[in-house]
Amino acid sequence: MGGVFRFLTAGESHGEALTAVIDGVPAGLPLTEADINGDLARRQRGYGRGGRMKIERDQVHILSGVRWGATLGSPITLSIANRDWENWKATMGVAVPEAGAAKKEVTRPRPGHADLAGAMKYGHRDIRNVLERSSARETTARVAVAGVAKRLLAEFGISILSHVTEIGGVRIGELDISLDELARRAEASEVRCVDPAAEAAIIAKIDDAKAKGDTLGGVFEVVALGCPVGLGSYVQWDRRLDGRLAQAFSSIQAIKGCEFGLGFETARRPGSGVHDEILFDAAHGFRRSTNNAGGLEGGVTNGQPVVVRAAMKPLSTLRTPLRSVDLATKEAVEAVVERSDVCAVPAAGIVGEAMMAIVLADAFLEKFGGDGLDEIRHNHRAYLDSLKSW
Ligand code: EPS
Repeated sequence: MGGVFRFLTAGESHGEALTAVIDGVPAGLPLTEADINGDLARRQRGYGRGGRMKIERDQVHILSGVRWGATLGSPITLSIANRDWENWKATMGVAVPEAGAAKKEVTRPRPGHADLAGAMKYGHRDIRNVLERSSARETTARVAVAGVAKRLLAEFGISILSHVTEIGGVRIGELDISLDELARRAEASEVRCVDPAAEAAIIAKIDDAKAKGDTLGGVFEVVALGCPVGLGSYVQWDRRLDGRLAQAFSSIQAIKGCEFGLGFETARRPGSGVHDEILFDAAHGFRRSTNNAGGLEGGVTNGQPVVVRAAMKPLSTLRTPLRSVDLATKEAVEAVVERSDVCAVPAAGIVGEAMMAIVLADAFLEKFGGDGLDEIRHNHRAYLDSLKSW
């Protein structure tokens, strides 16, 4: 993904490890494994998470591209070991196992997961060959990659926060709080919800879903602060930053919708109730009366916070399974029950932060690119100085 900041992830949910290789990180960026481990821990939290999160203690191991605490400009390889691998060595081993090894074959596809379409696409009669990679476990690697992207963005005053705005139909109320307070409350909440009344109702909803063997989805919001005017471009369809963010957010497992700023509500209001009027004063220069655009106009950042929300479907593994058909016998059966979460919306918000960081790092390097951090600092400063004349 991306033109400058490029990466690939690899690894199966119960394989030995999740890995990623990043290309395009400039030399001279201070980077340690601790810079990445904080978000890996945040991704594991959330009321409603399943048993796997009691097994894993996700931590990254940097295998290349960093020397004495700073990047070299060469590809950075990241690895997060799966502690659960100990229990899956035979089932997920590279070599053909001895006779009698537990294959843990899956032939009853879950509605809503990649199971059936993936099995047909790749010719897998054992759906385990699909679900091991389609699993949300893969997001562990993306969060690790984003730890590097966030470290780069932090050098230029760009930070990212997330919070949950809705789970199971329970929405937060209108709150007039600062973004700092919003971030503080999100970190302190088991469901990353900044509205205490909604948080209690959400937790009750999750308990109810769990008791019924059901699952819940919801909506999370990601906000990027400190972006300069001018990231992205209007000159070509695939350079518009909202389009790139939409692809990134929609590619997160279980996401079915994505919106910017006021989002779908803009479709219901007249222009006079949507567009952010332009103001100017000597002290602040150009500024806006509102931020309904979510920091993006014409596919270009306009200097306001970049605001993206995404809708996550309820997880596809139900303990009260839905109807399915056995691939081997074609009999009507109940879908397989794999270990799973009841609700992972808070965790998905951390993955949303990751995708925001990755896209913004790519757009940032596209505009201020250089091989070394000092060169980028020079380019960035020259541009900010040029804006002072506006
Ligand atoms: C997840 C790891 C998975 C699931 C979950 C999230 O681990 P396991 O399959 O061993 O339980 O718990 O993934 C899903 C629910 C899914 O449907 O993909 C993780 O690390 O976030």
